[in-house]
Order: sequence, then C-alpha cells, then structure tokens
Amino acid sequence: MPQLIASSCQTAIVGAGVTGVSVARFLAREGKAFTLHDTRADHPKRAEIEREFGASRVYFGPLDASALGKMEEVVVSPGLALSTPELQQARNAGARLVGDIELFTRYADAPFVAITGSNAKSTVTTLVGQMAEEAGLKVAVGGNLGPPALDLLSEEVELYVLELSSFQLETVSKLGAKVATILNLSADHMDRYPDMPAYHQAKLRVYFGAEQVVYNSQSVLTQPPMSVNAVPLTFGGRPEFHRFGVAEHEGEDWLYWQLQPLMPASEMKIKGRHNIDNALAALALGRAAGLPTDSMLHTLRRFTGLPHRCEWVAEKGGAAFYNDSKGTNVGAAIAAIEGLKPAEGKVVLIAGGDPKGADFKELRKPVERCVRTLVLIGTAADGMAHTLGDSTDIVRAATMEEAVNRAHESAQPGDVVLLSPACASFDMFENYQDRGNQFRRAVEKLA
Ligand code: UMA
Ligand code: ADP
Repeated sequence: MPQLIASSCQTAIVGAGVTGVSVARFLAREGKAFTLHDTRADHPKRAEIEREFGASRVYFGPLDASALGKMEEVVVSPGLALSTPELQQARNAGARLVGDIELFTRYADAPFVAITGSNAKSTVTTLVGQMAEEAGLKVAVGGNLGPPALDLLSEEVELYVLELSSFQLETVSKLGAKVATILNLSADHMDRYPDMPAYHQAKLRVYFGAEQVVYNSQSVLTQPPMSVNAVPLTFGGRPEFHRFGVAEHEGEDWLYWQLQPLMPASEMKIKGRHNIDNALAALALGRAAGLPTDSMLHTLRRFTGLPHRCEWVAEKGGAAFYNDSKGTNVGAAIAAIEGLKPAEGKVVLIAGGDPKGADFKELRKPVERCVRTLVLIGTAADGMAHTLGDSTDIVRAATMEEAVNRAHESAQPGDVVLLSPACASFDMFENYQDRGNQFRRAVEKLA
C-alpha cells in the first residue's frame, strides 16, 4: 500500500531497532519531522513504538520505495543492507542514504576515537574508555557496543570512544575521527558481503578524514589507504619506532613503547596473546588521543576483561572452563583456542551455531594442533564436521547442557574446555549473552 507522507517531512528513518529508535528520539528532541519505517509487520515492539512516536508516522511492513525516494535523507539502520532494492530505488530517486553515525558526526562537538575490526572491538573500546576516564576526562563510550552513538551526545563530554561495525561504516561519508583504527581483519558477515574485498572496503571507511591513524603492524589489510598529516602509530609485533610492541625483557614478555619497556604482560589480568595485542592497540589509540601513559598502564593492570570474552568460569575435574561466547567468527575462535591452549593439556572446543556464510577451513590447523575433541552444536554442525572431520574427534550435541556434559566427559586434567563457537547464536539462543549464560549454568551444574 502506498505510504502517504506529509510533504513537509524530509527525513525517513528505516529500521525501528535500537538504532532507529535512537535516531527518532534524537530528531524529535531537535524538533525535526520524520517518518519511521521497518520491514517487519510483526515487529516485537510495534505497539510501543507506535505509542511513542505516533501511529501516523510509523510504518511497519514492506518498504515503499517511492515514498522514501521523495525524502531528502533516509537514515538507514545497520541491520539493513544498503543493497535492499527499495533503498537503492530511493537513492536513484535522489534521497541521500546515511546512518546514525553520520548524524552523530554532524552534532558531536568533542573529538572521537573510532574503532573497528573483525574482532576485539568491544574489548579495546572499553579499555580506551577506561583509560580516558582514569586520565580524568569526561568520556562517553558506545556505538555498536552498548548505547547507540546519538544517545551519547552531550555538551559535557570531552572525548567519545565509538565502536563501529562495518555495517555502520557503510553509511558514513567523511567520518573525521580524531583517531581511527582497524584492529584486525578476518572473514565475518559473509552472508551480507559478496566477498572479502567488499567487507574490507566498508572497514576502510573508518579512516576517512581521520586526524591520526593507528593500525596493526601484523596485518597489511588494516593499513589506511591514504596518507594523513600525522605519522601513523602501529601496534603488535617487535618494538619499533612509532609502535607499541612486545618483546622479552628480564625473562618475560613486556609491553613496549618504541624501544622502551613499559610493563610485563603478566601484570595484566586478561590472558592470551590476542589480549596482549588488544592492550597494545588501546595504548596506541590512547597515546594518539593524548592520554598519559601512566594512567593507561594503571587501567591495563586493573582491567579484568568483558563477560563472554575468554572468561574463566570454573574448574571441574582438573579442567578449566572458559566462556568465549562472543567468539562469533573463525578469526575469534582461532585467537581464543591459541590464546587459551595450556602448555601441557589440550582444548576441548564447543563450537557451531549460525555460520553467517563462513568458510571453516582456516580452523583446520589450530584444531589439529590444539583440540582434543570438538563438540558441535547448531546449524553449522554439518558444515563444520564436513570441513574439520579429519582434524580431531567430533561429537554432536543438541543443547548447550548436552554439549557441556560431552565436553566434560572428554576433558583430561590440565585441559581447557572452551566455548568459542565461531558462529552467531541466533539459531539456538536469544543472543551471544544467552548462549554464554546457558554455558555457565551447565558448567555450574557439573559435579
Ligand atoms: N531488520 C529488519 N527490518 C528492518 C530493520 C531491521 O528486518 O527494517 C532486522 C535486521 O536485519 C536485523 C535486526 O532487524 O536482523 C536488527 O537490525 P537493526 O539495524 O534494527 O539493529 P539495531 O537494533 O539498531 O542494532 C544495531 C546493531 N545491530 C546490527 O548491526 C545488526 C547492534 O549491534 C548495535 O549495538 C546497535 O545498532 C547500536 O549501535 C549488534 C550486532 O550484532 C550487537 N552488531 C554486529 C556485530 O557486532 O557483529 C555488526
Ligand atoms: P568484537 O566487539 O569485535 O566482537 P570483542 O572484544 O567482543 O570484539 O571480542 C570478541 C571475540 O574476539 C573474543 O571473544 C575473542 O574470541 C576474539 N578476540 C579478542 N581479541 C582478539 C584479537 N586481538 N584478535 C582476534 N580475535 C580476538
């Protein structure tokens, strides 16, 4: 049915999820007219949203391309691909397609740090936020993690720290961050992008208009495509000029700034090689944002990590159980397996779920090397068994409780039992938190 929209309205918001609702509230506060659209006729919060914004400007069900095409601007939510035919038709008719991050850049007065990557975004974003707070700044942290960007806007804020997904970056033109980074790049969201170059292109947009850039010295794909005025800082690998690196000093691994040892990695509470990289990335971002080294190191010593990221849960029968439910792609699972593999024992891995178009063959080597038994759950189980079947022993489980029981039976004293699914959770669980919580409960039930 054609949507009759008042001609005075020049902005449409597409998507009535967390982002769309935050955009609508922001525009309402600014006294701007808008319409709000969502393709889901059965949107779980439909009644609530109609009540809040008025049923006459909220549209649920198929998008009306001609109504959207009459708008000056269409604010598209990250969960909806820009290739959606109605959005393309609207663009061809002259509407500008933007996202909430583009609106944020128009209204934010304080500088912001922009952090993207396939993995470690939330950990590094949280660390940089805590470092800024420790340094006494009024800081606001959000974006893909936690509160949507527009909800952070305040005149009081002195520094914003934003976690940005590739979906959010697709709709920014000239982001203009004070500091921008791609932390790492490995395949993810291959159900949304035609190929890796397309996913990479979206990530590279984080560097557009940045004053200062930080990238991963070990990954050429994280390098900015254009030159910037300031010398780029890098992180990871051997100590080097303009780099936060890692090297042995006094018999153990130390974090370094250039050629100067800063602190032993063992003083951090977060464990695994990947978390050393995360600490180095946060130091580089903090330095580029002007934070003092002392308060950054103090934060690193205190930070205990985020829930569901390589989180220690319990020790049962001599095996340590770790919840890495946020390990939702192959790169994350590899980092967790290699980071948590005990020197003597092996890893019993619980993996599987919604595969998001992933190819699991990169898991073969780490699984062969480190995994005693692979317990498979969810939609991806067949595909993973097909790709990894000859790399280790495979067991199937229908529920998280069964998976934990099978893993427990197989684990030897000194092993690590790790939930790092390399997949999204939506086929069996509400979200990754629900999956991690079910894992924890099942572990706690073990004798
Ligand atoms: N959808 C429709 N029709 C619509 C609009 C959305 O079917 O018209 C569907 C989408 O396909 C998706 C779901 O609704 O399955 C939610 O989409 P959304 O764009 O409304 O999402 P929001 O609720 O606004 O949440 C988004 C981020 N979600 C996505 O990018 C899918 C949240 O990140 C983010 O916290 C929030 O904005 C605030 O910034 C979540 C996420 O999973 C945690 N992100 C991905 C990731 O981290 O891998 C990128
Ligand atoms: P994101 O927000 O990008 O998903 P998180 O900080 O939430 O990142 O971490 C998600 C998962 O990524 C972790 O549970 C872990 O499995 C993996 N991970 C963390 N740090 C790294 C890293 N430096 N490189 C690769 N994988 C990592």
